[in-house]
Amino acid sequence: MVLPGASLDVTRFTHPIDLHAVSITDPFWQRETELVRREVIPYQWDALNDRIPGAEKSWCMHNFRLAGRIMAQARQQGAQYTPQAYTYRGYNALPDDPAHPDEDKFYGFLFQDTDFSKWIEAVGYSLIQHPDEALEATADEAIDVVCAAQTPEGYLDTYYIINGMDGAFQNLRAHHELYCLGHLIEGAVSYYQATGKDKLLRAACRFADYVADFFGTADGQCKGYPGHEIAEMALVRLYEVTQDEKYLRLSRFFINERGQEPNYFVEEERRNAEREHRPVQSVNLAYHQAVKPVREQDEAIGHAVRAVYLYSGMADVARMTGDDSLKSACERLWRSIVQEKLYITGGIGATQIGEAFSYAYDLPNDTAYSETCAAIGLAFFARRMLQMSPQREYGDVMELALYNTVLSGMALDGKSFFYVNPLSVVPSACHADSRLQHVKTVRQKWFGCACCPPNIARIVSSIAAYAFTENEDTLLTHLYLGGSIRKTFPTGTLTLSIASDMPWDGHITVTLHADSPVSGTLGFRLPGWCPNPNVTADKPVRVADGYAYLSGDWHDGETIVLDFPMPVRLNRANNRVREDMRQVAVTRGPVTFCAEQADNGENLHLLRVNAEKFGKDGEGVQVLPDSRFGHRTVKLLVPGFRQQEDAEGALYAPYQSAEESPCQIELIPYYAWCNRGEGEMRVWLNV
Ligand code: FUB
Ligand code: ZN
Repeated sequence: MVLPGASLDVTRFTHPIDLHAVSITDPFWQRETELVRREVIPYQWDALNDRIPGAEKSWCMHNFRLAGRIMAQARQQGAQYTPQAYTYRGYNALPDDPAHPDEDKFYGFLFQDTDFSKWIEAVGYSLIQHPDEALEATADEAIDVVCAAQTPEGYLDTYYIINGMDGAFQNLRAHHELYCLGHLIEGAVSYYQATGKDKLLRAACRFADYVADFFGTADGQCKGYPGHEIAEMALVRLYEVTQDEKYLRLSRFFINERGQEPNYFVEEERRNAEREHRPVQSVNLAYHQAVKPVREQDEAIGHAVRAVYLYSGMADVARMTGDDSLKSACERLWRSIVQEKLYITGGIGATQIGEAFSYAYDLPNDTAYSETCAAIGLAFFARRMLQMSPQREYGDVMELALYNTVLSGMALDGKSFFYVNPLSVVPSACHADSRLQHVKTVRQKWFGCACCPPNIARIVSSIAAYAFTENEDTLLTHLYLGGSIRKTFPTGTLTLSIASDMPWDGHITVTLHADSPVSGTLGFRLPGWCPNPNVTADKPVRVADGYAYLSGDWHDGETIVLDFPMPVRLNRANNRVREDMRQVAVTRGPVTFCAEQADNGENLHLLRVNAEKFGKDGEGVQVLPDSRFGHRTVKLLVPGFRQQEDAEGALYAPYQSAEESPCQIELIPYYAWCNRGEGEMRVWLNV
């Protein structure tokens, strides 16, 4: 639905490749996707059903079952049925006696339904790569339970179905109905695309239809928008699957309304305060990205996950409608993130207060929030920007987030998770200092607010949709997963066999297979971390915006060889980042490295990198294969010094240069940290 007068040429935009056309076989991503399939998905299902001893309970399926019973009762009683009047039960309602929960009460966070939606989304992607009858049967049963909870009108959020439907859509700012809608859509689309079964998709459409009737520009319709974004991008996905323009219009409505005056959230708070006979509270509009209309925004602010979910939705709507003003806003917000607010691990959200972006260049390492979901959302945003403009930087940042903070969110055995991903940890400090209480020193089995683990499951199991996007005559490779990719061009089908050992080696061979010559364009990202990329092929190479393009007739057996040397790089931060002053971080290719206590002993702050010996391209660093983590990784031995620890006693003394002894500092990939017990960790090292 291109808008009249739209200035963007939407015909050149790309969409993610159909996951059915991809098979991932490289050791790195196959291991990750298998981990999600074998460990995370079954574990998640147990978590949704509160069957994990010692872990915080989800209550997700409990709530769906209860809502289903309420719906059955309503059907049975017909006109006699008296619905429950809305009672607020808290943001996170827990049983008074955890051993004896009340079967008839809603428990957990008010957005607990999304635990199911994210699970079913990951299940869908996983089934595409790995059909599994038993898992599909479990999923179908779960879908039956979820659909039984839907009201006859189509509403589907158990928090209000159980606690009183008359409260629905009265607190868009703090409650999460539209967030639940968004995740439900994402899950339903994934499961439909995987299995062809549309029961959940129909339920999601009915909920979306209900919302589309309730919200809109017509007289009498609600002018509100989501307090926690995601519906914006999900509705665009629903539009793409159903081709029903109503969903795209609704997404655009939510985006256009955000931040308009009079501010909906301010008005809503006034109404709620009046109804509840309490004083009006001030509303933090920045937290919700609602300070001003989105097209006027130029700084990434507020809750980081919400922000990047919004920007992803804006990019989707810009792409679908050709809206240049929305795309320009996305570009400005992107610049704000990557120039001023991005950790070298691909994490975003520097402050725990509001799980939010801090001010420009405020990137503390030990108190960092850097929520796993926020890095995932950044990858969502980056992929959507790539769909409109294949520019290297979007791919670089997406890759950085994926290989570092997204993966660091999950233990290497897939059994425990980080919500917060700091860049410097001293366990004794975390235990003693309440300013660090959000930082966990070991991964947790599960979280009551379990947003991150299922989010990892859904992005890892759909990783190919981030690696490859296409339009009619072009296939773009943004990430170098190894495996096979089938692309249908107007003149035939081409299969790319990609041999890749990324992220450890930048030598990639693409072999093409076709029954007869196929004409089309292949584009490959030339990573920003590689100083001298090389492409060898029998066709001319055109480079634009950091992508190498090769066009023409492709013949069976033709090869393209991509060489991306990956020197070890010593990085400094812009010196406006006070926390990184006189420190360096080491990267190699897309991977950021860190020092751990397990390899370097305690007191990592007493280490210093010897920058001279390090060499311009890391000539002084040993790059060694490492098999200690159950899969092949790389470790680095970096020349450095260790300072003696001072004796206890005098706190201050006249300055004199410290006594140091030379040492090798051992570094491992950041994503692999904290898999050998609790210990110190540091990304930025003194120099
Ligand atoms: O509010 C839902 C999710 O919980 C957010 O995305 C996370 O940041 C966590 O607060
Ligand atoms: Zn999260």
